[in-house]
Formats: sequence, C-alpha cells, structure tokens
Amino acid sequence: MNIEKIKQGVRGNIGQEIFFYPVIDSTNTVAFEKALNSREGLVIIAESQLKGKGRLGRKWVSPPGLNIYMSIVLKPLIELTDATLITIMAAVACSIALRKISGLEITIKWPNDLIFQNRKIGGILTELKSENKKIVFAVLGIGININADSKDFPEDIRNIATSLKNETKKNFSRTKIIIELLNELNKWYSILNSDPKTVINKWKELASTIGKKVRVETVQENFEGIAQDIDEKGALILKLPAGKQKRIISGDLKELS
Ligand code: BT5
Repeated sequence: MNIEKIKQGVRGNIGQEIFFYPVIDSTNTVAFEKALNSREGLVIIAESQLKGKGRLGRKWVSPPGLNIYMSIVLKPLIELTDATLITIMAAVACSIALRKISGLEITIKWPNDLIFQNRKIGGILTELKSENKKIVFAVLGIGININADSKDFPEDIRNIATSLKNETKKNFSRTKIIIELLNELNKWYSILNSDPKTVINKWKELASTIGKKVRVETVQENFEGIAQDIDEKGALILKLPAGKQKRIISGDLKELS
C-alpha cells in the first residue's frame, strides 16, 4: 500500500491527511480518539486489525496485508436523526468505486452491507459522538475484502464472505482502490450535505433489498415482510403481511425466498 500515492491521487477534503498503521486494534477506535482534535477528512488505514469491529459488538475478520481497513473522521452538518444517511452515503460511494474497479455488480444490502451474489464483500460501521442532540463527529469505518482467498476467512464466515479476488481470480491494487473510494466518498459526502435526496435515490438504484421478501431482526423484535422502500432518513419501510407498514431504523436483514 502506497500512502503517498493515495494522497496525491485524492481530490477533496477526505484523504488530505492519512495515518497508516501496520497493526492496530481497530481503525475506528483510533479515529474516534483522534477525531475531536483533528480536521474533517482525516483517514486512518491499517494493514491488519487485532480487534476489528462490526456492529453490536460483533467482530470484523481482518487478516493482514490483503484487504482494506479504513476509518474516516467526518463532521457533518446533518441532524443527529439523519445519521443513518452517513452509512447510506458510504455504501453508495463504495459500491460505485468497487464496480468501476472490478466490473462486478456489487450491490448494497440495507443497512450497511456490500454484497456480491449474496455474499458479503464489505461492511460499514458508523460510530457517532453527539452532544445536545447534535453530531459532534462521526467515524465512518469501511472494511472491504480485496485479495483474501476463502482460506483466509475462518470457517464460520467462509460461506457468507467473499472478496474481489475470490470472484475474479485476480489480484487488485489496494492503493488504486483506496484512491477511487476516497474520491467517490468526497463526491457523495458533499452531495449528502447539500442534497440528501440524490444520495437516497442513488442508493435505491444500487441496492438489492427493495422489493424482496425479508426477515429483519432488530434488538427488540423480529419482523417479516416485503422491503418496500427506504425513507428520507435511511430507515427501512417494511410492508407486513397484514398490509401495515413498519418503519425500522436499524437491524439485520435476511432475504427470504
Ligand atoms: C459490519 O458489521 O459489517 C461492519 C464492518 C466494519 C468493518 C470496518 S474495518 C475498518 C473499521 N474498523 C473497525 O474496527 N471496523 C470498521 P455487521 O453488519 O455487524 O457484520 C459483522 C458480521 O459480518 C460478522 O458477525 C460476520 O458474520 C461477518 N464478517 C466478519 N468479518 C467479515 C469479513 N471480513 N468479510 C465478510 N463478512 C465478515
């Protein structure tokens, strides 16, 4: 990975400053510690993570030297109640960048998964610091499987995870992909701050979720129904069997056939 080349290739605030670590607990944790005293757009990149994080205390498998583990400090102007849009925006930017680089039709599964043919190729974890119902900063964490083979994944996720290499039988330059990712993030983040509806519309174009019969598990309850739409705040609108609509802010979604 060539950090100087990344800095030279990036246009915009995000990626002007990059901290690189060969090994780290979690890029999100480090970004969170640095965020208050750093400018918007600081990027933390690691070659491997010892305690890579998923949502709700889950783990992100982070083998060394193969994939992308990256976190970005953002200080968005949006309301706290719109924070899900940060994840929605990042999914749009990642899906576009990965499609450009690989030619694979990488889709988005609500709320935070990057998917190729039902397997997870990447995930997004947005963590927030808020005060008085305002966002002080957000840490946008992105993990994408690039050159990992299936043997690099532990057995428990081997059947649900994939990588660009796994799907194309080619190795990819992570430097080039990060440049593409950061440039798309610069573009879509500025659209988010000025015209969030455009981000939502693009998400709907790139997502595989809408129209599917799904099961959604939330911390409190589980629901089954048709994923009808996402609203202007990024929440999922589920049509329940009885015909009623249910609005879900966050959860785990499985497609039912
Ligand atoms: C996510 O959580 O998908 C968010 C992943 C965010 C990872 C990035 S890496 C850089 C930054 N620093 C961090 O510490 N984290 C972020 P969730 O939706 O909860 O999915 C977690 C689940 O995905 C796990 O329980 C596994 O089933 C599966 N999983 C774990 N590692 C994976 C991998 N490398 N590839 C595909 N699936 C994985």
